[in-house]
Amino acid sequence: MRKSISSNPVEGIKAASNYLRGTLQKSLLDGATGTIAENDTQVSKFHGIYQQDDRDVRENRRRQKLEPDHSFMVRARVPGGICKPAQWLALDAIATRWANHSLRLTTRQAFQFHGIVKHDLKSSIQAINDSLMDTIAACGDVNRNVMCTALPELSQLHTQVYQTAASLSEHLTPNTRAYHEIWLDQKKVNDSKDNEPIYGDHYLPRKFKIAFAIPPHNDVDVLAHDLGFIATEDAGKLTGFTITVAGGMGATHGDATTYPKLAVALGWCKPDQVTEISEAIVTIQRDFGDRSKRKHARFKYTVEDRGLAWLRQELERRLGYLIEPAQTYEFTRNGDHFGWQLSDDGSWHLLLFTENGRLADTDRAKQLTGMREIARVHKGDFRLTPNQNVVIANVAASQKPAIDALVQQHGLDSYKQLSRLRLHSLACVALPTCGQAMAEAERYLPDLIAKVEKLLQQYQLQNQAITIRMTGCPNGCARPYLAEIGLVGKAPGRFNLHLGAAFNGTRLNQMIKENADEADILAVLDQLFAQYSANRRDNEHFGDYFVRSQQASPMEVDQHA
Ligand code: SRM
Ligand code: SF4
Repeated sequence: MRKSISSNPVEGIKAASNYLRGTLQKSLLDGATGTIAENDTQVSKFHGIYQQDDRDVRENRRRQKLEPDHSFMVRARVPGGICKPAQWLALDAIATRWANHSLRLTTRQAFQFHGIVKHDLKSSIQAINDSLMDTIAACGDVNRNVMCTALPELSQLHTQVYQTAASLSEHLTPNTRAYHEIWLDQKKVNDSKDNEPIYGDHYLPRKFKIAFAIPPHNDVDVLAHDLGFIATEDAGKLTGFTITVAGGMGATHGDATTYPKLAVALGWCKPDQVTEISEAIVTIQRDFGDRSKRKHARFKYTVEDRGLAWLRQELERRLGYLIEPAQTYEFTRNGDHFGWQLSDDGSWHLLLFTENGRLADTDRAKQLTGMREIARVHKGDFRLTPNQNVVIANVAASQKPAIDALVQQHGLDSYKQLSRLRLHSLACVALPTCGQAMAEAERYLPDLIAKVEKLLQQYQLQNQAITIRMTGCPNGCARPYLAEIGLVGKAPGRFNLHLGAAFNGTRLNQMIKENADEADILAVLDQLFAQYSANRRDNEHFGDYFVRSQQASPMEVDQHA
C-alpha cells in the first residue's frame, strides 16, 4: 500500500489519527472554545461531522473581533434511504432539541442536521445511534452512503436490490472502534487491535460513492458515481448488474484538470459477486488513487489516467476470474414521480415534494410537524429519494385516507399544484452553512424558478418537465452537470449556466454562459424557450432540443469572468 504523501497534509492527519481517533475526545472536553482542534476537523468528517460557522454573520462578527459563530453539521447515513417511523421520530427529536429545527434530506438519501453546538454533539450522535442509525462514514475518505432507487413499482426487485445495497454498505463500513469509544462511551478493548482490511490506516485517497439503479428509473444518477450497479432482471427477478465505473461531479473553477465525468460500463456481474467486486475496486482505488493531490484523487482520475483496460485487468487479477460483458440498459428519467403509486405487492407509496430537501415549519406549511404526525401513525417505512424528496412507503390501502388527511392538513401535498419544473429542481445547501459556497443555492433557487416559470408560461411550456439544479460552487453536490438547466455558483449572485444534459441523466450538460447574473440567465432561457416552443419535436426534452439546436448553430460561450 502507498505511504503517506507529505505534500498532502490530510494523508498525514489520517495516518496519525490512530484509526480515526485523533484528539477528538480532548477537543470535545475543551470548554474554552466552540470548535475542535484543526486536525480533528478532518478526522471528525469520517464520523459524519463537519465543523461550520454561520456565514450570514461571519463578517459582522469579524468586525466585532468575535470568533465565528461555530456549530456542527451532522450527517446520518441511511443506506438505500430507508428508515422506520420510530427512526424518523428520533431524528425529528434531535432536529428540534439540538439542531436548527429542520431536517435536511440530502441528494444521497441521507439526513443532515445543521447548527448543533459542540456541547450537544455527543448527545445528538448517541440519540442517532439509539435509533439504530449512525453517522460513521457519512463523510470522509471512505465509501459513503450507498444509494438505491427509491420507488420502483416492482417491489420484489426493489427488495432484492435494496438488500444487496444495504449489505454492501455494511461490508464497506470502517471497522475502527474509535466511533464507539468517542461517541458511545464504549470502553477501548485492549486486545483487539484496530484492523481495516479494506481501507488500511490511510483510508482512501478521497471519498468513494456507490449507487444501485433499477431501470427505467435513474433517480440515483448512477453515472455520477465512482461505482454503479444497474439491475438486470428476468420476469421481475434480479439476475445481476451492469457495473459502471469512474463517474463523478466535482470540479474547480478555472482548473481544467478537474471536471465532471460520466461513468462508463465495465462489465456485468451476478448479485452474489457485488461485494467482492466492490471490495476489489475500492482497494484498487486505495492502492492507485493519487494521494499527492486531493483535487486529482477521485477514482474517475485514477481510471482516466490508467485506462479502463488497465482497471479491468487489475480487477480480474485481484478476483481471479474474468468479468462478463456489460448488458444494455435504458433509463427514462432521473427525477421523481410524485403522488400515490401502487406496487406489485399491493402496497401503496406516496412520494411528496420537499423543496430542496429542507423540512421545517414555516408560515406556509408545517412540514416538520406534518411528517412527525405521519410517523406517529404510519406502519410502513419512509424512503428518502436522491432528489431530496420523501416517500411514505408501504402503506396499506386502509391507511391511505388517514395519511392523506395529515398530508393535506400540513401542506405536504404541494406537489399537486407545483410546476413540473419546480418538481424537477434540486439545490445544494450552500449558504449560510457550507464553507465552500460562493453563491446561494437552496435559499435562492425557489425564487429564480418562479421567474423561469413565468417564461415557460409565456411560451405555453408550463407543463414541460425540465430538470433544473443549482449549486453554490462547482463541487456538484446537487449533481448540476446532469441537469437540463444547471447553475453553478461562481460569486454572490453569479452562476455558470450549463445547458443540455439528458432528462434521464445519461448525458452531461455544457457550460454556455460564465458568471451569469439573474438577468443574463433569464435572457438566455427566454430566447431558448421561444425557439424550443416553436421548433421542438414531439416529446423532445429541453436538453435534447438544446443539443440538437447547438449542432445547427452553436451559442457562443460568453466568458466575461
Ligand atoms: Fe457534497 C463537500 C453537502 C452530495 C460533491 N458537500 C460538501 C460539504 C460537506 C462542504 C464541505 O466540504 O465543507 C457540504 C456540506 C454543506 C452543508 O452545509 O450541509 C456538502 N453534498 C452535500 C449535500 C448535503 C448536498 C445536498 O444539498 O443534499 C449532499 C450530501 C450527500 C450525502 O448524504 O452523503 C452532497 N456532494 C454531493 C454530491 C452528489 C452525490 O454524491 O450524488 C456530490 C457530487 C458527486 C461526487 O462526489 O462526485 C458532492 N461535496 C462534493 C465535493 C466535491 C468532490 C470532488 O470530487 O471534487 C465536496 C468538496 C470536497 O469533497 O472536498 C463536497
Ligand atoms: Fe457547498 Fe458547493 Fe456542495 Fe453546494 S455544491 S453544498 S456550495 S460544497
